[in-house]
Amino acid sequence: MRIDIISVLPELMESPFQASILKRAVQKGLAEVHFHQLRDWSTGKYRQIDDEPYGGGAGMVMMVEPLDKCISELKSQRNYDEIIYLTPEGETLNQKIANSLSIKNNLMFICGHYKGIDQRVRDLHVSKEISIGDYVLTGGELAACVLADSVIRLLPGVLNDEQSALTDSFQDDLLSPPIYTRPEEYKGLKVPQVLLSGNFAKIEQWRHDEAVRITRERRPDLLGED
Ligand code: 6GU
Repeated sequence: MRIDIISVLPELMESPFQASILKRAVQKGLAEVHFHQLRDWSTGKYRQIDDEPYGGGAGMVMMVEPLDKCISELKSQRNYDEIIYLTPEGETLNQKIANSLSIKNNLMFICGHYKGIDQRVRDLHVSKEISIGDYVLTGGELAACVLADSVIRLLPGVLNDEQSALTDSFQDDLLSPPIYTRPEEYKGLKVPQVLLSGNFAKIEQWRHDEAVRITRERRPDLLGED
């Protein structure tokens, strides 16, 4: 998979891909992440990429021309399966969206800043708008990293067996049960006896029951019980 990310602050997004699992995915050639500095497509002495909104109001708007030029140049080089604008107005990211994007070959992410991007960029190029939750970030960059992480970890060969995405919270719409490692007792807190029993069927039943209990308590919406 190849992901092209357009931003005025690409440096904000470098470190997530330079450590641990995402780094290994890139080194193995399973994922390619390319950053594009939007200012490289702006014209004039000040390399302006934003301007005041028509109709007035606070905040600046990212101009259509630099974004259109940048996106058009990238589009001339390959076919994109999705061109995604990261915005609080988008569909809220969930595991189903991550799963569906993980089977694509070429994705483009557009990071907005200020009040957002000129509507005509959306009309001309954007195929999908994604938000990462109901709160406001200073820009789309951190959201782009979250989205890229959620997708890249699903690519075949990225996770090993024990990290397997199939046992994740949310993959089956249940939160994860409690987990423990050594020692058996710490500050008077004991590991549940069933986990020490060696009875695998009983252990699986306990884990499932705990997952349902915790999901019902914290996220009844996932069980359709809200
Ligand atoms: Cl994608 N962008 C910004 N700026 N804020 C957000 C977001 C995206 N998702 C949640 N908050």
